[in-house]
Amino acid sequence: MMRLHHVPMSRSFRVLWLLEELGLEAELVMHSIRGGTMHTPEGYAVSPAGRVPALELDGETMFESGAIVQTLVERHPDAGLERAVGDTERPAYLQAMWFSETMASLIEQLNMNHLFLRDPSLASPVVIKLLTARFKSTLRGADTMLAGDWVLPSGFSAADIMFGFNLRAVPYYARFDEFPRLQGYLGRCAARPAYQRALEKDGEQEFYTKDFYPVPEH
Ligand SMILES: N[C@@H](CCC(=O)N[C@@H](CS)C(=O)NCC(=O)O)C(=O)O
Repeated sequence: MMRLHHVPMSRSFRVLWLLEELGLEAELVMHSIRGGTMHTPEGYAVSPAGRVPALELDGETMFESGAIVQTLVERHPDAGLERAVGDTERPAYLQAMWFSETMASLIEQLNMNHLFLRDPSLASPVVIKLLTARFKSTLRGADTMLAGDWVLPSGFSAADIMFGFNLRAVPYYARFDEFPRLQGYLGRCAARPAYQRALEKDGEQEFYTKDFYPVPEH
């Protein structure tokens, strides 16, 4: 039995979604970023920086969503979600997997500034403006990376799981009407039965309390 350490609407959603695509069951251990439940001796034992996702499998524990996703798709080649060494799509596959963290790290910094400061008045409008501009430039980049319905011309892959998850944060910090192709793409991800099953298991998110977080005036 696998155990997934999970925070609703966080990067561990990638693993939750992939498990559903692969038809695999995992016990969910729910965590809270606000509650600091990964920053405990038990949390550091499964993830050295106290972060999610962490996946316990075969007596081992893995952290880093991209490494977990890659490991699972390698173990289940029949699902066709990897583009293995030698595949002509391998470079684009790897690029999208890793670019997904360029984008996610900006979302994380926006979350930190807008949502997680104990004293919100300490947030810097200049930093938020810069982060928002950088986030939007990753969205423009993401838009150019779509090869039709999915990231790769041959169809849905694990790269879409890494990449598509990020787009859940877009409406809070940017306007989807500026990125209609990405909005359509997220719609295709969300229409997948595995995504919907993952969403049912995801749990109540504790990040966003507003529909949109504008750049503050300065
Ligand atoms: N690159 C890592 C990032 C993991 C990460 O930062 N996860 C966030 C949630 S999306 C987290 O656990 N944050 C809690 C913290 O930093 O204390 C991955 O992809 O797994």
